[in-house]
Amino acid sequence: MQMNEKQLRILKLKKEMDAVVLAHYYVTGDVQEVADYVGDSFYLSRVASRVQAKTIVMCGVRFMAESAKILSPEKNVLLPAADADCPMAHMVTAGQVRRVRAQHEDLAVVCYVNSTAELKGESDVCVTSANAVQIVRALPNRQIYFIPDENLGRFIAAQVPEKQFLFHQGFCPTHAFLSAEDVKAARRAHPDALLLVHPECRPEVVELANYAGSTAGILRFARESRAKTFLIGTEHGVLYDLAKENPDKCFYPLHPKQICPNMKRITLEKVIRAMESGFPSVFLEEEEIQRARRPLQRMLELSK
Ligand code: CIZ
Ligand code: SF4
Repeated sequence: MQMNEKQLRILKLKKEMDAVVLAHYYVTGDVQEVADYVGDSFYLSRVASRVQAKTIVMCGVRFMAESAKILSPEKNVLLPAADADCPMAHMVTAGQVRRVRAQHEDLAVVCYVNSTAELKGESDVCVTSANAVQIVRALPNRQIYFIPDENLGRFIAAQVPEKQFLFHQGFCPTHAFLSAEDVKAARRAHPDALLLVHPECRPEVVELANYAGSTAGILRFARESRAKTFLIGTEHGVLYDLAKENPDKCFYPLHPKQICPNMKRITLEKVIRAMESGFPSVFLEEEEIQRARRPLQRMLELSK
């Protein structure tokens, strides 16, 4: 692959400063191309817990960079755009979680990793869409308080009927605006296409899908399917990976606006600036790291 000047500069900086670049599927293709590891948030947190380099450059949103810092506190973690934050991560407060906990016995607080370090610190275990069902099933508690994403929570709950769920009303603006009407319109335009969606979409959209699952799951389904045409109900960046892995298949976004503006704040220029200046880097108080590490590590252990 032919790299441009900015990309070559990043490759050079990686060597000079013993850095690895981790990129989420939702960042633009040119940034994914300079990454040592590209994946969903579960994969990236596992990589961050194991990787050897001195510096991690997290091309994603703040909670991903925080998770990397929590799992590898001795490393310098750079987040190239300080304002790349996930709105869902702030949609529940520590006080709300404590109140619910105080009102229920035998309750596990299960926290989607799309959350602040503070919220993780209030939780019993973290999950992502790639491992939530397996982890919730393995918990000894009968009652589950799932934060912050209601849509993902309901998707998990349907697969673990033996547990009682409480939900919180968090949502992802990039996925939750997609509607059944959008599905109907897209299917009219592409009648042979299979619909693959992320469970952050509303239940009415998930119900109409041929497959609903994590980003890694969507990529696996597309790879293994014999179908040739797909409608994709998740962030636009995933279409780059789908097309790259499956040059013989066609992928269409369910809606042209399924774009996460925060992920798109990560640009090659900002990656270079962060690597050259060492700023912005993630800082968390030692106590916050300690509190949030337990649920994150429990996630890694329970999803082995
Ligand atoms: O929407 C997101 O931020 C997702 C799906 C993250 C991830 O990779 O789990
Ligand atoms: Fe947050 Fe949604 Fe963007 Fe993911 S796609 S980072 S959940 S706003």
